Amino acid sequence: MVHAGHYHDNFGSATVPIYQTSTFAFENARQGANRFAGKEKGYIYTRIGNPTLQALEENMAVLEDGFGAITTGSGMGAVSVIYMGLLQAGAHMISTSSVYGPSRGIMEKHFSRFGVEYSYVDTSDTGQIKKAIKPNTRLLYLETPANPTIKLSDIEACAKLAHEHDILVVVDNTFSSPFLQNPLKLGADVVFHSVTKFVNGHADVVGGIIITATEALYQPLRHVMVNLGFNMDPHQAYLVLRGIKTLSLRVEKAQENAMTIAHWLEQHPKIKWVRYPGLKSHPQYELARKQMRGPGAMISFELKGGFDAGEQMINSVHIATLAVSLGGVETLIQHPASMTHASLSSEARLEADITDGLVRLSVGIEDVEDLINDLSQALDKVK
Ligand code: LCS
Repeated sequence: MVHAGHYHDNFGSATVPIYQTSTFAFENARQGANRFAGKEKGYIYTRIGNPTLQALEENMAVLEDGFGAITTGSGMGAVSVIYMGLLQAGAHMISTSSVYGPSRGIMEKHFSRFGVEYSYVDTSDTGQIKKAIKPNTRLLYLETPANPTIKLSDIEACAKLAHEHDILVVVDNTFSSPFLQNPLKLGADVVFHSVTKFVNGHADVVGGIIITATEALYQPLRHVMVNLGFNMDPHQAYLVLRGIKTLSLRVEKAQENAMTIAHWLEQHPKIKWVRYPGLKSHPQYELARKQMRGPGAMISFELKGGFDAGEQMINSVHIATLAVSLGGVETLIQHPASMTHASLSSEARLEADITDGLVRLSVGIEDVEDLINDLSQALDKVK
């Protein structure tokens, strides 16, 4: 993590400098023409490329074991570049039904206007994927673990099935980070992250990154990012690079806390069920052990009292912050049905198992006793 794709600086700077510039001077007209023609290496314009962005791209390409990486201004920018670069009118995509709300929303509201077709199925069941495959299916889009159901999709089995039908596999790896899961190693073609979350980890940046297995996939996606203007800013990249240096420490500590909290929640009399891949009660506990190096720090749970109980609880926390987003050093709690997944219809939410009483917890690196005391007093307030 600390040295992956290590940037070399001519002045020996220990950190990657922020090249906060929109453009780069050419020595003469010939050099400018050669750079545009691709005959000479070097920077032209920050939307096309920038040393700080490149340092982050090289770092993440190593961490995800890919050919190359493409930074974007947000995680949704990465989703848009992927849809735009890998689908066309008449093409069909199969995706995880409980995918992050806007990833589904932009497909249903916008890409459909350009003639892209889609099916949302429970991708944790490869049988459902098999049934949804059509002659025009081009893309299988997996979010695993999925937001907020914490359901897993078997990346290796899905990639095998998809490749038999010439379908590309994309994995949203936001919930695991490259520290816990490497989809390209399991057969996926493209992996991406909302780096807003664990990769940066400090709740101070919105950003995205796409890593491709091959150059043949890298070039068209880079072309879309550059020309449709989905680029990241160098200052964002600097902060993300700083965050990555402590990725392993942060995720290890948050995961240790999450395991303790998940066990505690599971025995609490006001909790109906808890979904966490580190619990033996998770329906895909064995799959988590197979494809992830650890269960991560995201927990979902349902209160016996349903929506009202959930609302009372999240209104009563003091240490955990009531906020959307996830993967930062501080614990966040939110209500998916009215917040992150509000853009889905209520039928689509229920079909995706996002019940009205589901609460999502992104566990941070605070003292675990403080967190449990906080959750405990909040649950005491639930009638
Ligand atoms: N993919 C996943 C799995 C996400 O959770 C999010 C954002 C995105 C993509 C989009 O990334 P962004 O553009 O926000 O960087 N998830 C959020 C969430 O659960 N709460 O707030 C944002």
